[in-house]
This record gives sequence, C-alpha cells and structure tokens, in this order.
Amino acid sequence: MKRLITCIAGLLMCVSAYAAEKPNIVIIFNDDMGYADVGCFGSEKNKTPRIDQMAEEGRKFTDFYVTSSVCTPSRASLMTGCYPARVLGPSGVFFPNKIRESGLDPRHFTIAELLKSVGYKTFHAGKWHLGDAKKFLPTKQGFDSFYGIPYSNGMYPSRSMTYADDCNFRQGFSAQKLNDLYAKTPKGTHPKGTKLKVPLMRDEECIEFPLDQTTITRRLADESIRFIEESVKAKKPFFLYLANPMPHVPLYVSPEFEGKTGNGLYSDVIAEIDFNTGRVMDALKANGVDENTLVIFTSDNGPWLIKGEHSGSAKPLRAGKGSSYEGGHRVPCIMRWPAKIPAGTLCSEIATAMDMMPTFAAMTGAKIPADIRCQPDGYNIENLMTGGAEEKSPYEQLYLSNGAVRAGKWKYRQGPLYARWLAPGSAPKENPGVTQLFNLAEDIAESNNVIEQYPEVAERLRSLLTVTPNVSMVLFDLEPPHGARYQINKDEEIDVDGGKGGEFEVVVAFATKTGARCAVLVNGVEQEALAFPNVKSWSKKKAGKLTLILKPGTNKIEIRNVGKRGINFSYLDLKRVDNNN
Ligand SMILES: [Ca+2]
Repeated sequence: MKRLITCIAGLLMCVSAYAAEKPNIVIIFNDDMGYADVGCFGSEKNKTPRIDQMAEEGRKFTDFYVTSSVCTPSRASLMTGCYPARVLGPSGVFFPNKIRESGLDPRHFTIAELLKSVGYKTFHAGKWHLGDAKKFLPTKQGFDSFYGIPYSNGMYPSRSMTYADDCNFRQGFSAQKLNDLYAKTPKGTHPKGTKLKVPLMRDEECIEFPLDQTTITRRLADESIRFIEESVKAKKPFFLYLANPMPHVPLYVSPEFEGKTGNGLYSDVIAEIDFNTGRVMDALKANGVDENTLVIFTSDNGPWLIKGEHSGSAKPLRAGKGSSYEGGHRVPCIMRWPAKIPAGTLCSEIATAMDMMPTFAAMTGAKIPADIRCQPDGYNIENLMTGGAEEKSPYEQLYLSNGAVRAGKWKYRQGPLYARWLAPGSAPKENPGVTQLFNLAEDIAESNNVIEQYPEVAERLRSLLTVTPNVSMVLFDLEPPHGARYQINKDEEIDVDGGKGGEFEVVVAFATKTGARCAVLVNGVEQEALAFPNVKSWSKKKAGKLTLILKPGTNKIEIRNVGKRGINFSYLDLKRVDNNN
C-alpha cells in the first residue's frame, strides 16, 4: 500500500512539473513612454523603484526597438512578429468612425493565438488599438478576454459600439443619447463634445462610458492580478498583455498620486504606473509563479515631445514619437525571468518587438503554422535573453519607419528633418528633406551626420531600403513628382485640388517584387488594377501611373494589394490633366 501511495505521489509531481515547464508570459506595454522615462534608463525626474527592481532582478536591453514610432503599426508588429507594412498595408494610426472600418485583419496570426495553441490562458488588459469594430477586437485575435480601451485614450466614442445592459454611464450619457448624437453626426466623424471621452470595454461590450481615466492604471492592474490568480488556480500557463494607455496624453492619475512626486503630472503618472507594475510583480510572487514567469516591460514608441510638460524624455536619444530618429523607435526594455535570465545583466544587441512571436514559439514548443498569411520577420532571441555577453543579434539590418535603416553601428535615414508628430504643419523650408548617416557606437544622439565621410556605407544602407519589407517612404527612383504629393494613410479622405473634381493623373509610388498587383479604389469603387512589371529582384522603377476621375468634394482614394506578392506603398502624386482649372 505504501508503495502505491508513493507511486501516485510521484505521478502527481510529474504532472505538475510538466505543467510548470511552460513559462508564463507577461508583457507590460506602455504608451508613448520615452527611453529615459524610468530610473534605470537614466531618468533624473521620475522615480521608478519597482521598475528599477525588475532591472536589478533581470536584464536591461539598451538597444530594443519597436518597428514604428506611432501606436498602431508598432502594436501590429508586436502581435504578429512582422513589419507593419506586411500586415497593415500603408497604415498609420487607426481612428474610430472612419467610413471604412480599420483594423488588423483577424486572419493574421498573433502571439495570443500562438500561445493559446499550446494551452495558455490569454488576457489583454489595456489599450488595443488594432481595430475597434467587433471583428477586429482582441477576442477575435486569440485573447480569451479583454478589459480596456479599444484605441487611444485621447479619442472619442465609436459609432459601432455595443453597450452592455448594465453599462455604467457617467456625465449624463446613455446608449440612447449616444445613438441620437450619432444620428445627427455625419458619417466618418464623431459628435461634438465627445472628444477625450472613451469607452471601457469588457470583451466585446462597453461597460463604462465615459471611462473614468483617473482609475484606469489601477483597475488594469486589478484585472491583471485577478487573471493571474484565476490562471494559477486553473493550473494553466498564462499570457497577460497589459498595455497601459498612458503616459500617452491626456494624462490622468488617481487622487492618491495627484501631486505625489512634486515633479508635475507626467511624473505622477509614471509613479502610478510604477506602483501598479509592482503590484502585478507582487501577485506573481504571492501566487508562486514568480520564478517561471517571463515579464517584459517596454513601450510602444518614443515620447510625444510636442506635448511639452505632458511628454516624457528619450535622452540621450534624438527626437521622439513619429520620428525615425532613435528617440522614436528605441524604447526602454527590461526582461525578467528568474528561472532563466541572470539578474542584474545587460544586453546591448539589437532586439525588437517583432521577436516575441518566434521567441515565444521556441520557449513554449508552440508551432508557427506554415500557412499563415505573413511569416514573422523577427527572430528567436532566447540567446540574447538568457545567454552571456558573447551572444550576438540576429539582425543584419533593421528597418525603421520613414526610410531609415540600422545595420550594426550604422544608421541611415532620409526624408524630412522633423516628423509630423514633432513639428506639425511645418513648411518644407523649415523642415527640409535630408539624408543622414550616423555612427551610433560613437554618436548615440545622432548629432553628427557623417554621410560625407562614409559615402560607401551610406550607399550600402540606402540600397537596403530598396528591398525593405517595411512600408513607409521607401526610396523613389522617379523624377520629382509634378503634382501635389499625398502620403497614403489608410482610410484618409483627401481634398484634391480645392475639391473641384475632374480628371487627374495619378502616380503611385511603390516598391515590389515580381508581378505584384494592386487595386486603386475611389470612394470604395475599384478603378483599375495595376500589375507591376516583372523584375528579377525588387523593382528599381517604383511607380505605376493611371488616370482617375474624381467627383467634386472629398474623395477617398485607397490603394489595396490584390495579389500574392508584397507591395510597399510610399505615396501618391496627383496632377490635374483636364482643363478644369
Ligand atoms: Ca503610442
């Protein structure tokens, strides 16, 4: 009898050891948090004891990148492991209530789907921003459940929102009132007086409108802790994606943190994020899963510097959000996993948010299916996470937005000096196009353009851009455009030539491989499909031409990939060809 009991006990231990093999994964993804916004990355202003503690107990990544310096494309890469252009097309930030709903196509494979395939419980707490229509929500992308805001905290209610029967309406709103307001509001816009009022959702319904944003950082931690407890109780490995909607503006803190730091609201917000990060870390310990949980703490892009006192810092990096300088793309990153990552260590090799998909697959034994729409561009970086200083980055080059590329210590960039998000509306004269080469090993601040000294290095990096799978602003080999140039933003409506309508010649700038096709649509109606020429490698002649008839007023011009081959759109150039001046 005694032997039998021993056997059973042994078997039980075996089963629980097996369950414990799969590490839990927590990603804490902050919004617009700058490289130097936390103590362990050099902030002098913000005190972040709990985040610093994570670095002391884990590994700091000094050269960790996101693929875009704005929210939506950056998040698409985290979810899919791909450069944003490959999964979103030529897209910037998503806004609700556009005529055509925007979102990450749910047929794309996400890290949540990957982990779910090997038995993980999955939960997204916080800001999603990959589509607010029902078909695009986290629950359609591999998350068992969602609690948070479907887009940025500075937006407004969505026309298509479903309100829960017991939704907590505040400030005199009701589902009826919102419906009435929308009935009077032109399609494609939002009702007056609703700016900065955003919904709090659970799964696919709004449960509070407008969300009391002073409570959100704490409530996201509350929900995260509840999820950790439930998963441990259910003896399941778990994936928690906690995406704080701040320090993106508008900033809010709870009364407990108001004025707490004496350093202004931004520092108070960081302090509240730090405190609640600590609460989540404590919950891992309290539930006995601290040892075998990988926690990744990082940001979706650099600080939104035009917001002044309400923005963070990327120092010593140059610029911030919206820019292809380092301050836009390089973000603070800490990884902590006591079972595998040596404490108090540093990695200064290039790693990116695209690496999560292949790395999680390797860590958990999950398979990335061969037939998904886009195989990841990222790499398995387990070696950089757990190995020694001899481990090297798998990246020979890394494409950044707006025609920039980093290869080793070199960084090449081209285009406007300032980003639209940094200096909006600045005329070309004040914001000239530049080509720059920096040696990041000697010049982390990108202050010394060495393109004259190293023309052959610049040319090597420039030529890499012609084969980039990244979208925005690739090199354009045509003559300078003759008409007005429009950057292609998905779902953007443009007023062409004063809105008079007429016949226009359109040049579509692109980079593509052999025989790709795209359709050009005006107001949702397909005008023509462009088949691009067959070339052996990436096309050097990157443009297609056609004639479009535009009606008077605002027209929505859309370029859509309709072939199997990838196309990277850059911009379209419109020139009037009729005599209707
Ligand atoms: Ca952001």
